Amino acid sequence: MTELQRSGTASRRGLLKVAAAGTLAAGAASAAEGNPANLPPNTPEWAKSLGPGVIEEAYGTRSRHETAVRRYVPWLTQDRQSSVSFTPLAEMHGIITPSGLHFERHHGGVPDVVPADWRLMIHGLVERPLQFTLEDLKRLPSVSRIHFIECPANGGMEWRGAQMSGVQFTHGMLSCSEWTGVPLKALLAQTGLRPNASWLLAEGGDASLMTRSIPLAKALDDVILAYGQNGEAVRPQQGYPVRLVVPGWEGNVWIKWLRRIELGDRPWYHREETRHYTDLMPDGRARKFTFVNEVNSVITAPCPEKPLRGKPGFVEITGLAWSGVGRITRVDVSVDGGDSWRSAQLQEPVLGKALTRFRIPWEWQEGQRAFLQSRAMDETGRVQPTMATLRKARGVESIYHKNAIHTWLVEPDGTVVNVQIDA
Ligand SMILES: Nc1nc2c(c(=O)[nH]1)N[C@H]1C(S)=C(S)[C@@H](COP(=O)(O)O)O[C@H]1N2
Ligand SMILES: [Mo]
Repeated sequence: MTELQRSGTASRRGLLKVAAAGTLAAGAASAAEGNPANLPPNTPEWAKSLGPGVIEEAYGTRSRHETAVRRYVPWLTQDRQSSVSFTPLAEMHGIITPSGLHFERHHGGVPDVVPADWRLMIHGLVERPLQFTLEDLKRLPSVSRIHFIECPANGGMEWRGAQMSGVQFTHGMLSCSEWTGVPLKALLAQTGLRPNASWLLAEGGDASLMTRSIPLAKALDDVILAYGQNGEAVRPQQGYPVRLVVPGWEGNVWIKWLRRIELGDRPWYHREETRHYTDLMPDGRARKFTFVNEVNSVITAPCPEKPLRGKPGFVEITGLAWSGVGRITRVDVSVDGGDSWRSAQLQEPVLGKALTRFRIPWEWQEGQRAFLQSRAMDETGRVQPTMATLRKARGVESIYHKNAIHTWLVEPDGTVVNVQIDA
């Protein structure tokens, strides 16, 4: 079993070698792919003997046939300490990202925080500076909320043109989890606030000591100190034992491995809100504190990773929509590059500041060239802009907050390519 476990991260070739070496149950060789003896009405090989039963490992893993679905991208993720991995959006079902496929962005690697030694200090413009242990937090009333997190640099390479060859790379710094924890306002109720408190600084306990300034109004609205993610403890890569959840706001302010919150009367202008995470405009000025991830969407099938393989006929177009200011109210889909639109079905649940799945049927004609687009709207009436509209307002010097309508070109042979048609 341990051998099988290890091969879970190896290539398929490696797995087949394991099978040939006979470490699988008897019959595994004939259970291999492409064996007509396994097809109905025959009894397949895997049903002819007892399987291993309850697994020995204390923690479950996915099918060994699914290990190609992965977030680590070697050609993009060279430096493991200060780097990034991407959620394989084309392989996702529904709206929840499995924790093992949550995208990662670490500026100083993943610290091994010992939960018993974890403390959160809240100080500055408060009546009573306090420290909290993890146990203290868990005694308080908790909430569980489903929210997306998106790095504002998602798609940041595409301001000047289509670059990346798949939805994992154009949009994969986007994940959605059920987060469980304590509302920050409950802790601030304990510390009390001085009358002039209007901003707070959140600091992480990793080697980068990541710090961001957040307006107090947001903190008192819906910010959560999360210790739970999808029903279990927050993963080390997501900020174990406690991370900030800042619904709808750029991923960078969702401070991981949280250790300190300081109240103040103005922003701190730290590195991550001056040198980075500002939007450089065409006139050379930079917009700062542009926290919100505005209304956005992308088709996740068909897409470069999910081509049509020359098979004409029915295909369901599906994708994800999200808005940092509230619920998605409508997603339109075009197959002709925006000349005509049809409204897609929004799959329940449709939650505020969460991913929303949309789907719409399509008949792909033999040899048809198609330009697939999705255009989302949210409850505030905001509509996703075209790339041309966004460029007109923002120029091409930006990295962050690109929420333009995305185009996939379906070639006559069913191949799907990343293109921009309104440049
Ligand atoms: N302490 C700390 N918090 C952090 C970071 C970090 O490097 N250190 N990265 C930030 C960035 S840039 C993003 S986009 C999100 C990524 O969260 P994830 O790794 O859980 O996807 O965490 C943010 N919080
Ligand atoms: Mo980020």
